[in-house]
Amino acid sequence: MDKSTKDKTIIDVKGIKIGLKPVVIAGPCSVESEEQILHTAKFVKSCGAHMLRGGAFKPRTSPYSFQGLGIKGLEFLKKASEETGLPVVSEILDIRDIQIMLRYVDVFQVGARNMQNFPLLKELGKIDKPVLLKRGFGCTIDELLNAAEYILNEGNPNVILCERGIRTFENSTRFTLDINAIPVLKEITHLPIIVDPSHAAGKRSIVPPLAKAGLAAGADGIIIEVHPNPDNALSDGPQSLTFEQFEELMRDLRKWNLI
Ligand SMILES: [Mn+2]
Repeated sequence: MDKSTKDKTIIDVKGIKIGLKPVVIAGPCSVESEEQILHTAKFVKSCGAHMLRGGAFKPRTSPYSFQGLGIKGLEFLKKASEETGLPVVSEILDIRDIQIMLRYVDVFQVGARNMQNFPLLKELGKIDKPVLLKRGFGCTIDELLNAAEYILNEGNPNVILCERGIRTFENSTRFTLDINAIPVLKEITHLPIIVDPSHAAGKRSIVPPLAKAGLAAGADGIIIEVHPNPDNALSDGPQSLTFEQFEELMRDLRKWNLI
């Protein structure tokens, strides 16, 4: 066993071991209704997803865009989790929501825009649930690792890093997925790293190849946006996979031994 494998952090989320073998986290960008999240959770579970994603508090670029269902959304997520057995990942925006979210969420996601919100990171360092830390789209790998240290230093060892695309001069996709980050991080940190091809691509046709590339480069998992009716989604519809596309992706990932 080489050093990197031996020292790797394995994060147990209700029996799902992140860092041991690749995991698939899937679900809508936002929780929109009880029916929507339940329907999606059951579908992604049937395709072999390991965890459910869904936003209740949404950090939208425009203050006039849908801001999420809040606590109601967390309740729907919890219900979907209980019905399917899938652990839940959801984004935290505000320190004041930590206590309430502890009741509903299995993994706290910190979005790219909050990667350097150090007071939030420090508070998440004091809880006993894992944190999925997304790389800021204008941040270096070193800055990402320093942000992770803010959480680790407070006593929470369970940090999952997430590459979700960085801003470059290229504008044919929403962001540029930094595939380099995966092997680079594998060399310098023991923390698991997952890839978010949905937010990097911004366009659903680009998501499956990026998901495959991320896993082939050694990522410990992927987080994918899936929606029962992406054209009517309240957020990130253009990059959300249809059920059919997600099913096909999962089939391909298995065929190629990527999961
Ligand atoms: Mn989204």
